[in-house]
Amino acid sequence: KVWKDGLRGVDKDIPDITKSFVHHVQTSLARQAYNLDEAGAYQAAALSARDNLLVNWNETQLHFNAKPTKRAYYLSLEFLMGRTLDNALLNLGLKDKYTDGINKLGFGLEDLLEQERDAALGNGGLGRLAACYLDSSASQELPVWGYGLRYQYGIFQQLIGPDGSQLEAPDPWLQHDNPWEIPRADVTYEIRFYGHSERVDGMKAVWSGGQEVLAMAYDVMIPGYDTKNTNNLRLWESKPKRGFDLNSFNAGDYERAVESSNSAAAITSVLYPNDHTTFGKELRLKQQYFWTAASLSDILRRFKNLGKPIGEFPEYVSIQLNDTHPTLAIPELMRILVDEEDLSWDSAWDIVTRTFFFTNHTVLPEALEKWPVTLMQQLLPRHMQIIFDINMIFLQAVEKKFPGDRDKLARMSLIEEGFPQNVRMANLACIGSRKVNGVAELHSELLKATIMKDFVEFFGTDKFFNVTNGITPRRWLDQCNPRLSQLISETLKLPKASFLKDLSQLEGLLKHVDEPGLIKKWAAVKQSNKERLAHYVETTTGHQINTQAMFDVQIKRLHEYKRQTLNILGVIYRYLKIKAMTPAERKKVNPKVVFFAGKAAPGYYIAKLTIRLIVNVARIINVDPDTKDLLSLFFLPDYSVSLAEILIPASDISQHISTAGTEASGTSNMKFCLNGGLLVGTVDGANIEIAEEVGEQNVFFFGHLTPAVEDLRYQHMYHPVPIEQKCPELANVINEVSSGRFGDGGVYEPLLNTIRQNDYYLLTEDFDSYIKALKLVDEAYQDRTEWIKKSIRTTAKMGKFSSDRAIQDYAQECWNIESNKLP
Ligand code: DL6
Repeated sequence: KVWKDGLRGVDKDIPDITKSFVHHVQTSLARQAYNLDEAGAYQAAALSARDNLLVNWNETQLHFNAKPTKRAYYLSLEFLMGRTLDNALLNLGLKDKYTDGINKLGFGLEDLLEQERDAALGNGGLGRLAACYLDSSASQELPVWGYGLRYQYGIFQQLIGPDGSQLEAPDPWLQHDNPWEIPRADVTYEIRFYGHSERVDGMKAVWSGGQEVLAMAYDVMIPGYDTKNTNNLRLWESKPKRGFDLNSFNAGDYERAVESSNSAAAITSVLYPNDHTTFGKELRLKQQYFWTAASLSDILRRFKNLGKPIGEFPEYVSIQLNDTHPTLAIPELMRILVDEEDLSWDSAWDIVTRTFFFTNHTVLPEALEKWPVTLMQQLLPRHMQIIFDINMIFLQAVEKKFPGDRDKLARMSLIEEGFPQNVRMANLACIGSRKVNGVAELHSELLKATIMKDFVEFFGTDKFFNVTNGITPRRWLDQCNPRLSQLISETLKLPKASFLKDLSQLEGLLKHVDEPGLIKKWAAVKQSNKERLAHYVETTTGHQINTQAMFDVQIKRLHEYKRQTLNILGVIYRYLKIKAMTPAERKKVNPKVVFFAGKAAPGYYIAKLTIRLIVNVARIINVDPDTKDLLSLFFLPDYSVSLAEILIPASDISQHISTAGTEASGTSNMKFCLNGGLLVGTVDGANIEIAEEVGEQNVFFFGHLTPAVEDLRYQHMYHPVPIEQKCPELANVINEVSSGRFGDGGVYEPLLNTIRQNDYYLLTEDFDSYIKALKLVDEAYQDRTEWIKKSIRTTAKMGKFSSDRAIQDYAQECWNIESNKLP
């Protein structure tokens, strides 16, 4: 691109934005505006937007420091932020001005936005939820800071190999300068590992020796929407305490000289790409301690600046533990209070249990974090002592309340006996926290009935509650679907800011549902979003898409419990059906395009096979002349927040089809509905609450209910019925795959065997009702006007699922903090 007018030509009355843009081109980037490429232009635009954020960020910190204020801290190992520039401009209210300013300079803002690389410091739902919560906290002027890790490499890049398999490549997202972070070389803490711990006086000990590394802070500004309040996300980077070992260097042993500095830097090098499984890797435990210790030191330093006695800590600090990953913060705070602040054990425990709050995000047994006692003893000897002490005192109390119940003691113990012995992090998080919550009604109930059952009996029900997840309407409506946001604003005769800050106002749409004008415009918005997605697919894969077809989307991490396999087998079933039809029959078929996207953990063999099957089925059916106009299929590689922002507004129907009782909440279900997409789903997680809001007539439910799942699994185990008998249609589909119709059949046997044998996720139980639900979807789609009405009604009833509501639930139920608006 050439900057047509040249610098001099527009210098006289250049608006502020172009001025600051040019300033950054020349001074920050040391480049010429005349031959700037889009990557450089993005950097300049980002730096210019950042200037605005910095002013607000500084003022916010001053404002909150001016008088003692209670703050909440959100500790999360994952923050899946996505791109920032668009969101920053939107929240600052500068998007229109920047669009004009950037245009004057000969660029298009949309093109520059595309230059930004996603900050993908998370795996999926849990990390994206954390990002939504930061947006909502800032937007509601709440004093909430996030604490996380500054991984050098985010979630891996997903590529698809020639045989259709997932391949992984690193995500060096910091390769180019990151304009959104501020390095704080002055904010560092020393973090110790290994060494030994010696008891000095009763419960007190001295921990010394071992290895020390530095944690250095990087601050990421989190702008609130329509407010100057700008919060902070502090990410820690590990650094060697000393540059390198000079003795080894002088002796010519260069490898040894840099060994320890390399191992220090490695701590924050990479995000672990597994969700819902734990591996017990030492580096992961190091990450967890490094991050919680640095964060607590920082929080304590800020608290001490208030000049208040340490006993008042919980009056000024609440800490939310996002899953069990930050649980080491509990023994760490005990260590600080007992060993360094000289508090008695009981006073310290009282402070700890009034400070922490714990959110559980899954009841899947394989996701419950456990750490071998031996590893913990070696890496964190003092913390292991503290955990043993907490356990001893806790079990004495349990024994007192339930005398002689040895099984209960064994279940509630922080230590799982066996070879090896393990520390159970969920038990520790529960007993060290003031409150424990699940993330949707059903999930919170299941939590109380399963993994937390004994703890409910011990502590009482008041400690356990529910906060249904939420999503930020700024990113997941206005930013990703500006046309819909505009249409809503025109229909409700309200400025966007009004419903983007109070999503319940969408309910006003219900009055207009039957207006032909709105129906037409609503359909046109959906159509343009479908075309945007089709354009993306065409430019990335070369395939053309029929945008008149129904768009059916399933985008999420690949996991057996999420049942992408059910979906692809359903696609094959549909394909075979169409294939067997006469031309006349085919004329009645509702054309459909099916989209999948999502990453599988690199070591998750079955999930990776599912991807391979999807890709290879697509390769066959997308070129079959009999069916290709009626059914096509795409696996879009490298799923990301930015890709979700294109897919979600374009969906007519989306799939949330986990085995009942396995998906804690789901949040993409909320995003699709907010954008007027309908759901086909199981009675699981937040699907249930969505249906309660929008009405069951607007959701396509199928499948067995949670209470049936355990019995069915038992029957599968002890009274198996051959699949041909139980579900002949599914058996036929499986045989087609097995026979090699979609490539080498043998490859998929391990995947197919998970269904043939045992069928833990109950595909054979739910397949028939799934197919029926999809048939109902097809029928409903025939009447496009009725469909659009369903779509409007769905959007209208999504107020509950704003993350503003969720964050208020936490603020009131747990943190006891108040909004404080910057003047
Ligand atoms: O709460 C956010 C998100 C839920 O919406 C999903 O249903 C749930 O599967 C996910 N859980 C995890 C578990 N990770 N760990 N540990 O990501 O949380």
